[in-house]
Amino acid sequence: MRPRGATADEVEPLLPNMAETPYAPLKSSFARSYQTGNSILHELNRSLERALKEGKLLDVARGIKQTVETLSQTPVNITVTGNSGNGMSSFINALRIIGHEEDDSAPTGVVRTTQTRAKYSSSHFPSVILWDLPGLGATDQTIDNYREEMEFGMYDLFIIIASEQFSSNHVNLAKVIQEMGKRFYIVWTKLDRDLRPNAHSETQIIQNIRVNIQKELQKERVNVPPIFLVSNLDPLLYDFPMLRNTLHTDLSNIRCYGPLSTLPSTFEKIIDDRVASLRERIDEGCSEHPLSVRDDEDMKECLKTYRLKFGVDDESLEQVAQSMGTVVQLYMADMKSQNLYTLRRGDWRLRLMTCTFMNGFFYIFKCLLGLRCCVRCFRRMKYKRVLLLVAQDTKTILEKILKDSISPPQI
Ligand SMILES: Nc1nc2c(ncn2[C@@H]2O[C@H](COP(=O)(O)OP(=O)(O)OP(=O)(O)O)[C@@H](O)[C@H]2O)c(=O)[nH]1
Ligand SMILES: [Mg+2]
Repeated sequence: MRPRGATADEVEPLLPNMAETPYAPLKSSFARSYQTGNSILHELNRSLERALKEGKLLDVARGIKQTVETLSQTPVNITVTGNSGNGMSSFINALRIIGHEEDDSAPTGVVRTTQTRAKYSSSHFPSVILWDLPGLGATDQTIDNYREEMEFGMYDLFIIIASEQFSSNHVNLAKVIQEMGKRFYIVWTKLDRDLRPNAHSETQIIQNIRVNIQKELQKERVNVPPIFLVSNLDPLLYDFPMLRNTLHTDLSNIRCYGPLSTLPSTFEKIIDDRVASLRERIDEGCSEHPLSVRDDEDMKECLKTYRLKFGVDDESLEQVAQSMGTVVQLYMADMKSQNLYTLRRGDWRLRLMTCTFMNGFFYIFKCLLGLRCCVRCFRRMKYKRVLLLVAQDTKTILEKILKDSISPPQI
């Protein structure tokens, strides 16, 4: 295909008809990591690979979205632990937004109540198993025994409940969980009691509680986790809304980031393979035609070709944005290759290569010295630069699709 308005001897055959060399089977870590396991992810890997090779970004976006939906049903085990009487069972009821008198609520009481661990579910957190543990502190059980008996290894997220005082048991629990490399929160309950009218202001009390927890953890070199101050008597007040939001985000992360964490490198590998293949084609396919006054047209056509090849043309991006429930501008914003102007503006090398001086220089080479090969070589360099920039943009967009699939954008 020849650029519009170009004559035969001005512009060489352009790139749309270029057949790329076939790809070797993908041997990315992503492919490897799922050989043994999850068939959904294995299937995703294969279909993504195919779609990406064909530059069908919409299919890639749909594939990732579907997989995230499937992964969002993966069961997650959250355990609630702390000192006996701190309000662990009450917290579970509050999180489920049910009263302690309801049939399937966790039993609570002023005396030691939870003797064996029990599990609960909540319609507010589908596919989440909430474990109510007997508390520490009622016996002289060591933290190591407790950890073994309660099978800490099986939980994905820990919620350490504290109230009245942040004790050494709380710090030890945090330490053990941190050592296991698992995520945890500190939830300070019974805030309603702490805020009963007294000499200090509410803000002061809340600040004191937070600072005290942070100090105790830092003394033992525990990284400070998210801290929430709540009252189990009111599941919608204080930090409860924030806690729920954080929990929802973390649930997505636990379910998706692990299994999908290798996708960016898979994307990178496929794109790099395509770039390598297209670079070869540029080297093989360039004709004898010199640079011309229509160099801009040539560059525009080249840009258009590569955007189409990688599926980052305007139309495809519009479709991707729609399927992600967002606006195309959010995808375009970080792209250098929106058009020739933005491409040049975003890349000094291309700016230099396409400036009038450089073109004139090579024109003289060709006219006066007859060095057509230099002109050809220069032209290939420009094509390759455009190719690289479009490929970089494609990677950025793929990362964004992945991110938006896991945490949908708010617009
Ligand atoms: N005022 C107030 N009381 C609470 C709160 N949370 C729990 N309680 C009370 O504290 C007592 C202990 O609560 P539980 O939820 O049974 O405590 P637990 O940590 O599960 O205790 P065990 O199961 O015995 O280890 C109960 O009387 C609850 O009503 C709270 O946020 N505010
Ligand atoms: Mg209990």
